[in-house]
Amino acid sequence: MISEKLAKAINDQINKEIYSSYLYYAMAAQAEAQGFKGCANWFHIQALEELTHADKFFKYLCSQGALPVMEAVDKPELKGTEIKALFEQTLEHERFVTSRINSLMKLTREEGDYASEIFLQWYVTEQIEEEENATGILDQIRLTGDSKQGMFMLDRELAARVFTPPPAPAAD
Ligand code: OFO
Repeated sequence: MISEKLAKAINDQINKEIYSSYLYYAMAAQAEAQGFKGCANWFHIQALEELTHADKFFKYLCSQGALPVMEAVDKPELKGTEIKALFEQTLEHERFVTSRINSLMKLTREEGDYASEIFLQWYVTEQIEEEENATGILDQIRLTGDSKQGMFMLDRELAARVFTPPPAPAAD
């Protein structure tokens, strides 16, 4: 049985995951408006993935007999609208999310909640990938310098990203 404190912290994270989705939708809109269809595709898929992260937390709370509560979602603020600025904010945001997942993990250990610790391991691994992806794209942007051709190639590459929902948990 999950503690009230941990259930509340996970509930807050549902809100943050939905905020992440909202943030990436805002970025997708910016990229689309600038004609970077591939970048827009990448952000759009990122937005969809964030919803699956929220959904996974939601289902976990339900499975633990806790009641998920949907709070208001903040309006996303973009720090810049150029493609490079969007990916810089992406990396910064994912580092923030990693710190939140780490705090949740710390809480499960303090409470001796091993079931939740195992559940959270998926997010720990996911955050490694999230940061790695954003870092990799930023490295490519830096390598292109001011080259329009380089950005065109990157945009084409990001157009290939496809949405892959996380694997469903094993049946009871
Ligand atoms: Fe949910 O991982 Fe990104 O924010």
